[in-house]
Amino acid sequence: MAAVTYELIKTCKQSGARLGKIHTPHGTIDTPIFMPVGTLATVKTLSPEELNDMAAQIILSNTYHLWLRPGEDIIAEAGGLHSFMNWDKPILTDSGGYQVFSLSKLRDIKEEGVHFRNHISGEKLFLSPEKAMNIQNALGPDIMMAFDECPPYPAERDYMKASVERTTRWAERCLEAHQRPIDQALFGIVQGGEYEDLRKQSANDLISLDFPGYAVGGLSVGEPKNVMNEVLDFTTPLLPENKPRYLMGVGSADSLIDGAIRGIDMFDCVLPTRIARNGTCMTSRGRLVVRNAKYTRDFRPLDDHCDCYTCKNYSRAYIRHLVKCNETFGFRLTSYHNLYFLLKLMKQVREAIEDDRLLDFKEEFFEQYGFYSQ
Ligand code: PRF
Ligand code: ZN
Repeated sequence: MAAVTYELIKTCKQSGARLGKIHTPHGTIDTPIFMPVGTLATVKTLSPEELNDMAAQIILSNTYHLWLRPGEDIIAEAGGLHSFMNWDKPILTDSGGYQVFSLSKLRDIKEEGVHFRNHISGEKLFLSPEKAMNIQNALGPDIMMAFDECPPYPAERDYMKASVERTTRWAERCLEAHQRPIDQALFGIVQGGEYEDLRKQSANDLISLDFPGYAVGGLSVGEPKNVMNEVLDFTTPLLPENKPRYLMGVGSADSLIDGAIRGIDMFDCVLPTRIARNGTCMTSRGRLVVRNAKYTRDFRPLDDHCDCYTCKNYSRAYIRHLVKCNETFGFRLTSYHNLYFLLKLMKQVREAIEDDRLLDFKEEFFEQYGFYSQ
């Protein structure tokens, strides 16, 4: 039995979106799902109890950051990431490939792996498919990701083709180096930018390697939204129906709905927690910038359609005051609300799929959304 399996429950007759379940060693996840990001073995400002309260089902963490601090050996000694951070539900870790490309300006990509500098100390480092697998095997997440290259947007076709082919060779090396296929699933990552034939080549080559799940990488790297939707339109149909599909690094409300409509099952993004720490709140009427002076005497909740802990107990005026004074509690309240908002949105998406009305739901959602638009 594979470590992780996907169960397709139904397909929305109106949109084609998938309702499913992903079974993992740490429990079952309802899909489509959003995964809060806990880069350094903590979803910033929130406790695992709070994540449980908001019904988070799986979180994402990062190989690259945990390798640098505290080091995967310490986490292995603690009994793995689940016990180290006191989170007993599923965990997915990204491979470090993307973080090297997004955090390190000086890097040198070779067939063997990537040479780069530590984004904190400047020290010289090297990450390879084998190294990324060793670290993730030590961390012990339920789902680990292959070591890939995420090229920038736009990238020349010739560069993209060479990169896709190298990412496939790296994927083979990842499978080879993976030591715990019994209790950890390794997902492949389809690259190829906006080039349809390269996406096809990448998907087909990875499918022949028979991963238990597939991610669509290389999106949300600065391309317009319609480009992302077009790439998904021709990429998700290439992927096996009986395995999970994960769109990496996407977390705006509209992209989650658009992704689900195109057959995506899993999403992650730092967006909700990052903007929360800057006082921006996701609401059913769009983004609300709570620092704004117009909320000084606004004693309503962030979102009157939200029943989260923050909205049940605190006002815009109070949260604005905390955020403006850099009080930690303010960032906890906005982080809690934003994650609750996206997790609830995904629940509504699942219910709409169940009722074959995801396109109607999308329309209703957008009638409200955009109200406060910047
Ligand atoms: N590859 C990996 N992680 C990622 C991405 C990718 O392409 C993206 C795409 N924006 C986010 N996170 N390994
Ligand atoms: Zn709320």
